[in-house]
Amino acid sequence: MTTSSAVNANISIEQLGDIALICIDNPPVNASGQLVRQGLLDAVTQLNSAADAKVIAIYAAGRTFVAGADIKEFGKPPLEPYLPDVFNAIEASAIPVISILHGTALGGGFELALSTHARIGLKGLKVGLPEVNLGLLPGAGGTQRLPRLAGMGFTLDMALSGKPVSAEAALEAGAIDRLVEGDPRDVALAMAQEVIDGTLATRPTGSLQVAADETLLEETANKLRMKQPHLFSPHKIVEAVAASTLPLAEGLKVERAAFMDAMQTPQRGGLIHAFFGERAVSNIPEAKGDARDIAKVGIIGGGTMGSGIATACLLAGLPVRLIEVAQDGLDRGVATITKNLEGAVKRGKLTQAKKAAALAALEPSLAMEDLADVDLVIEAVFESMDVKRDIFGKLDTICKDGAILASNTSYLDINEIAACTSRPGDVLGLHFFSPAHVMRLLEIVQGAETAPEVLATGFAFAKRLKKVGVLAQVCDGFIGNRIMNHYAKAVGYLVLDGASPAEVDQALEGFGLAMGPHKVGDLAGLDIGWANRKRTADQRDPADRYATPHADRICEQGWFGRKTGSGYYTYEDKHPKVNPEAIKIIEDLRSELGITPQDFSAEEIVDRYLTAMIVESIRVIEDGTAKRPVDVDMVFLFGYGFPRFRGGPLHQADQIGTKALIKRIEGYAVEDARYWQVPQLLRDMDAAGQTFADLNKKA
Ligand code: T1G
Repeated sequence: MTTSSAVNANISIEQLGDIALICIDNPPVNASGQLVRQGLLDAVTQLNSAADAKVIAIYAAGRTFVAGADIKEFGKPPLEPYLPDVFNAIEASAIPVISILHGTALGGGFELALSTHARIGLKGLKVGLPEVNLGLLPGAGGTQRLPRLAGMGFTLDMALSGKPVSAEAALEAGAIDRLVEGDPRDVALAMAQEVIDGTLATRPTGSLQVAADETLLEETANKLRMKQPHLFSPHKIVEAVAASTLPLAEGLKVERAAFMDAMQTPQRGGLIHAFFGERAVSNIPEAKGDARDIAKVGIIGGGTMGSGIATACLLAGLPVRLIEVAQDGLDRGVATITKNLEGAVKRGKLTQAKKAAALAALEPSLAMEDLADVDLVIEAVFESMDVKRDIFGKLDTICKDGAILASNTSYLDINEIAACTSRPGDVLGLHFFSPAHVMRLLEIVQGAETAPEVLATGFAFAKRLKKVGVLAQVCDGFIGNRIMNHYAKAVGYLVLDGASPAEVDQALEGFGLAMGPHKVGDLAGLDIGWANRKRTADQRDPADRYATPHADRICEQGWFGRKTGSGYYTYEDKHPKVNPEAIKIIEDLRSELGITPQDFSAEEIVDRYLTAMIVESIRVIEDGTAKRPVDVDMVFLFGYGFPRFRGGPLHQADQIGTKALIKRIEGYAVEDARYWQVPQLLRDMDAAGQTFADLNKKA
């Protein structure tokens, strides 16, 4: 006899004789929100008190099993029942409970499965504990039950990397018991019957013991202290996993305490802001229009950027026609693309077969006429408006109607480029960040006449390449480079006024940057910035304090950084050493400029750097170049190495607060009132008691 009943909007029970099925249905990813938790608890309690089922099978509707706790609940007052209580009740069920996993069973979803008495994976399943990506740790038994099934090593790898593993790997490790094909409900019925027939063993995970591995725990803790000194939750993961040798109830207490500690950290706030921000930037009307189909891409320029962009397109399965003006340039481009793809194979991101397919989809050519049939052209030649005008004029006659013409320019005016064509509606900016096949940011620059479907195509193209597309309006440097050009002056002033390049680098690396700005400059080549400064010298306002005379003098010596063996640092061996000649240049300059050097603490260095970044970020919102604060935050997380756990400059601004920010800027303005100005928007927000998070909601 079959009966079915809804426990609540997300949970239903179907009783078929001795088998009870519990179905979870909470689109889009079956996140374990309050209703899911309450429904699961009520269903298991109800079935145990009825005691007429011999087995319970939990499965989920839709595209995936539970993908974790409902992240939208974080930061709000917690709602009972809490996940650990639900899972403990499932594990304590007198009736065997099995779970059927499909899609991505992650975080609390995988922990739900671990609390059942057997786990069956469906083909294509991935399981994971990604809480570390949110500044957290598995907080509902993952660090206690997974070691009992798969050992401490497998658990630490999964929880510290935050990366999902394949069903096959999970099966091999003992984290799941079976791997089958089929529909979740059909498999639930079949596996439940196997429990009744005795061909599928079930046991409460908590009844299993963990083999302690002190050496592994110590090695892991030491590695974390070296590699991730800033992050809080990885250390807590090791602490919790170490407690899995205790009786389950005690270990769960250790895990819960660690989880609650992690929940309170600003890092959790920053990382969750990053999680939702990455999705919010394309959740705008401009990205929702009818996109044109992009089946083939033409790229003009086989230099670093052009070959990087070509690599990104090929990795996304898009055929590419690469255009260069001379054979040697074309050969260099193809060689760079080949090297990029080989790198992806080495990193395990690409199979040899896929590399071969990608190269087969690359068509190098010296003739722009070969772009007649492509759907999108991306121009990636050097930053000269004359050259771009010439190229876009030719593209206008060569390319088919409806083809989209994009420039990868990093600051030139898209409107001026569009004006060289008879189809300004088909023109936009697609600003990639080097290395273009690795960096995820893509600034999508809207020209005054860019058609809505062309903009929507830009966002669809970004998604296809797994990039984070951010809408930008036309201005010098769009969002990221414009802000960077501003705060780079604060770095220059710090060095002129007394901080050494190494002190600035160390302070900012202590804040969480992977590499300080002087090391970055040495790596990229100091001559690039130098050429830019010379190019724009006539645009500089003489009333503004010049921030980089020292950088110019270093370049005048021919010291461009790593590529010349010295810059701010010397590079005799792989460990950079401070370049005493650079220090001497800085000291001589200070005397020439009559500057008495002052000491800057690491905190002061970070404050000035971050405040300068915040000021220009606010101005970029104020004049509409960027749509919302979250867009600016994502630009810096995905294009400029801003530490993800800090959430971005304007998420940081909310941690500092408008009043403190105004006071800080006004304090700096005493030294330089032209450079340090309080944006009107900041004053208005302060008067209205608004935060940048509020502005994100409003836009
Ligand atoms: N909670 C709330 N909403 C979520 C969510 C979640 N866990 N996961 C996804 N969404 C939303 C997402 O914001 C988007 O919404 C929509 O679902 C589709 O997502 C106790 C404490 C599952 C691999 O970290 O990795 O469990 O923008 O665009 O590319 O130990 O979502 O449409 O309005 O990303 O196909 C642990 C996070 C939580 C998984 C699907 N779980 N999610 O990727 O779709 S902490 C996670 C993902 C936890 C326990 C702890 C991905 C995905 P909107 P999407 P997708």
